[in-house]
Amino acid sequence: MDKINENIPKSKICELSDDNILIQLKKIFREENDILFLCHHNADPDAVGSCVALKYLASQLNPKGKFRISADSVSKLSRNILNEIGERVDIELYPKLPDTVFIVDTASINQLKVNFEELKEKEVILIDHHKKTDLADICKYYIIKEDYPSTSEIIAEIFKELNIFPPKNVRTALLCGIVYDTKHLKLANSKTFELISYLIKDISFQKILYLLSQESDVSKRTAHLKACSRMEIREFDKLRIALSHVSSHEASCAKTIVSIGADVAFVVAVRRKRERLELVQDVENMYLSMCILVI
Ligand SMILES: [Mn+2]
Repeated sequence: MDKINENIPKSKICELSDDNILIQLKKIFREENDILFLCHHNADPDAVGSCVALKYLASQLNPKGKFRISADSVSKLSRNILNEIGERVDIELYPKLPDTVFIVDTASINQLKVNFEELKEKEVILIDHHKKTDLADICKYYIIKEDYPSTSEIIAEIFKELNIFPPKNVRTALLCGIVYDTKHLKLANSKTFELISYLIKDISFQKILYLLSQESDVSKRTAHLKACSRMEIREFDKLRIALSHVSSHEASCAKTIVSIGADVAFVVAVRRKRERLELVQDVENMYLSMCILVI
């Protein structure tokens, strides 16, 4: 690959408004025929949506290229979305790395099952919205926008800047990523809404919400109901503390109990060899989740 702009400081390269990064991205997609887009462990809708969109962008700019998305696992919600939009993520540990690797929505190397020594030899491009870590040091380029609620918004903005309007399935994937990472828009800012209105043409928002609500399986819903039916409520210093027990899904049960009004929920799951205690407390809409393992 041409090395122009190599000496631009990376801090500058990470500014999306800087045309150079867009020029570089276009150049990479046009010239590299083999690119791997890597998602973090248990890839969530933001990681998957971002990768699906980047892969589309690459294939638009280089129809002959070989582009694929890989993760060591994907979440259940992400699987629903992939089925809906007819896309795939290869599930694999330690994938074979081509010369160019994009790491997407991932802050730390610990979230990836890749050969780090091999990765360091490759041309790595990181696109993320988490706090910058030393993962950025091994990257040739990175776009890290810590103030963005989702990586999908960074990708949507790239499309906008490049004046390429993505097809419906790609926009659906990006919208799912945005809505998921903004916790159903609770963390959205004015730019989020601008990008949603750009992406949502001919897409029903209810459909996006539906795709993101298919997580609860029967056993989880049963556990929620049992946790609520067994709940004891104590008051302590004006805090409503709920105590309950289930045999599985204790973290999800604790979150559910907090969501229906408890200030603190302790849900214990008793298992064969260990006892897991989940404490979830709602602190100004922030969840603090703590688990204590007792062998
Ligand atoms: Mn994310």
